[in-house]
Amino acid sequence: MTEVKRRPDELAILGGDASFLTPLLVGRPAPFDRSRFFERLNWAMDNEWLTNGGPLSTELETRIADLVGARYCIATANGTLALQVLSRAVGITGEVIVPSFTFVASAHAFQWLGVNPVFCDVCPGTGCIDVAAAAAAITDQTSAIIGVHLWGQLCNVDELASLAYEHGLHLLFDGAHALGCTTADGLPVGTPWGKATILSFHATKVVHGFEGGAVVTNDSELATRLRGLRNFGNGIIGGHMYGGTNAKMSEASAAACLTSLESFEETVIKNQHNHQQYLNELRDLPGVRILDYAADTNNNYNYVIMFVDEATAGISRDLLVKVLLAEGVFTKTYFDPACHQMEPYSRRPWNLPVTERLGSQVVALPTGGKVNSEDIRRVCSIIRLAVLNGHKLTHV
Ligand code: T4K
Repeated sequence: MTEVKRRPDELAILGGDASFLTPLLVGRPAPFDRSRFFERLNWAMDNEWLTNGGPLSTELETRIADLVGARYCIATANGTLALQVLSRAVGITGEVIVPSFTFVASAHAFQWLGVNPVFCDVCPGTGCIDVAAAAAAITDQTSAIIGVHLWGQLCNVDELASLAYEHGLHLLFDGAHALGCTTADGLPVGTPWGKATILSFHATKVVHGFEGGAVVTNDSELATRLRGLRNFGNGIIGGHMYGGTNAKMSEASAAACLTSLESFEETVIKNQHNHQQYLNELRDLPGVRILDYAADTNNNYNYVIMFVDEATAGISRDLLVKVLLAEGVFTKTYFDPACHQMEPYSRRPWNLPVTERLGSQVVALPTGGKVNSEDIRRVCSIIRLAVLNGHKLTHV
């Protein structure tokens, strides 16, 4: 690893040494106590109950419900299946309104079930669903609105709830990023503004079970249907059989999630510290903005999001990503392309100017338990050098 770079000719893209010989990646799994994890795995093996609502996934459900302030938690194999089982359990048909500026699973989950995502635009400051745009997207085919708590920022829950109520629509939330997050009023992500919220415990999330997900709700009847539908439709009220699927969480995933949950607070503190360092180091750089989460909310700081305004920064987002890559810094452009720009949705015309502008500017930067302050100092020095010398890089 080289020292912090101070001159443009030291940039790897101009022939200097790469800053990171071991690549620095976005989305590294949050570290947890491995011996505790293996203990739990061994316990599950000895217990000879490996899936189908075993004791570890049941314990996880209780802990997650407590953490997010919901009565019921139904653990699933991943967040995408959580959305699909929820869609079936609620009886979503026709069209759902989804903000386009999200991970494509928020849309694909429905499309896979034959429900058409209709994309709406987002708010410029947060990237979360714009309620007026959602209202304008309602048609006589609309069955539900999907609010996405982007990067852990709880979207306009009260306004969405009023809109859904006015139009007799279901309201569901995609809280894949939002474990442990709250509104400015301190309300946690599982608060029942709508029917239910999904969570993800994918390897890249703040709490992970390698893969994993959940639906949280306060509706006991919905919880019963969800439990049945994730298990082939077995065991739903009165023993009736429904057309379900296999969305069950295994005990191995639950063992990892439970162990990861024990490090949750530590992970958030570390993430917040990293986030603050990025903010401090890049605060005065023209054309570059690190997304700052509202001070009166809780965020898990799992994502450090930077926007690059080419007109002011003098360098495009894509060129900056290239500069970082040459240094061994693997960023992600969450979420560009936006959903409406991907197949199969891009075949129809859309008018989503805010989504497209944010998409062209966005970069997610490396954070997490193993990214230390020296790493961040180096990453920021690369960004600073690239922005201040953008004109020397345009030919690369
Ligand atoms: N709704 C929203 C809003 C979501 O963001 C997601 C998932 C979902 C729903 C669906 O939930 P799940 O069905 O996934 O539970 C990644 C994740 O795969 C995805 O879970 C996540 N959102 C999305 C935001 O990010 P990709 O396509 O970027 O994955 P990939 O393979 O490029 O990995 C991301 C980064 O993490 C890379 O830098 C590599 C690194 N990584 C990844 C894994 C799996 C590691 O360092 N170690 C690992 O084990 O989607």
